[in-house]
Amino acid sequence: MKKNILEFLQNKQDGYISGSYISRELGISRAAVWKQIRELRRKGYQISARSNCGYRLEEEPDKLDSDLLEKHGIKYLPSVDSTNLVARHLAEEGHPSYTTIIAEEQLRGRGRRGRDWYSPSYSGLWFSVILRPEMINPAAAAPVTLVTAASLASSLNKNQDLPVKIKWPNDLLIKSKKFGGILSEIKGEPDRIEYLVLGIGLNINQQEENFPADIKTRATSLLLESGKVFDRTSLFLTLWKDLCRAYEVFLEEGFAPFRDQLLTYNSFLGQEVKVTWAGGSLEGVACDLDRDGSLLIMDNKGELQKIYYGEIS
Ligand code: BT5
Repeated sequence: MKKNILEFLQNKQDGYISGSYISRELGISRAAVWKQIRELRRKGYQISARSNCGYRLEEEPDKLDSDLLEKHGIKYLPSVDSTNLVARHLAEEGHPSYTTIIAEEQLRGRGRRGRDWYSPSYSGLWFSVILRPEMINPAAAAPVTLVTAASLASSLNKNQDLPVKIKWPNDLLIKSKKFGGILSEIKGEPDRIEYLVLGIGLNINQQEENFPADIKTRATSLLLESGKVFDRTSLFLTLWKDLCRAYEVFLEEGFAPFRDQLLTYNSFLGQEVKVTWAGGSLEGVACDLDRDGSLLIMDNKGELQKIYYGEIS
């Protein structure tokens, strides 16, 4: 039914079409028409309404170019619970390294520790990449999150001229506001990784009013920070190619090249921080990044502590 209403609107973009006409033609109530219009608006269609005239389609949503993505071997899905969940299923089925899933919207996008990741349609990039670093043990794979953050920050700084900073280990910020996050999930045994799923969420073309109240003051998008609307498909392809290249470099050369990038784009060194992890927390000054990517904190007793994973506040 939604498609039919959309077709009516698309066929009459030069003028208004009345609700009663649509309801008569489709044999549904005026209330049902209104409900479908509301649903189309939620999906990003801009539809104006004028009394005594009806509805007019002003603008179609800015969809990802699924044909172009599929030409690059990317699996495109209009709507999913979470791209990480889809990627994990595909990894279980044996799909190879670099298999990538991107979704126009996520209904249950996830952050770390079971938190939600807000992922509405037509405005962000929500994707997951399967990696199979078989030669590496799970402990040595921890820096993959940092490699990802470094690659994204470097690409956005260099190619888009955006002042992106990294908050160790998985947040991407512009002017202290978060526009991106990384969720890596590993399946393996103590000495071997079966697969790793790298989930990346980036706010691209959201306006301020698109963010829910609980994150509005802390979140931002590339549009809000640059005043520019981005072509999400081509931005994704650039970031994805850079990310795949960075991962190859990591496999060949290890973490060292990325440590330099993290030092260049860090938003935390030299600052008083509190680091929290499952089961503990520590306060002190963030001094440096160790050679394996772990964070070195000078605690309040003047002792240097090494933190492998956690959250900075
Ligand atoms: C993260 O978690 O930052 C990891 C986010 C990873 C999302 C991607 S999207 C593709 C893939 N599929 C998934 O299901 N997930 C991955 P964390 O550090 O725990 O941050 C989560 C917190 O960020 C939330 O509790 C909110 O406070 C905030 N937040 C939620 N949605 C946001 C958004 N769109 N932009 C900025 N902040 C957000």
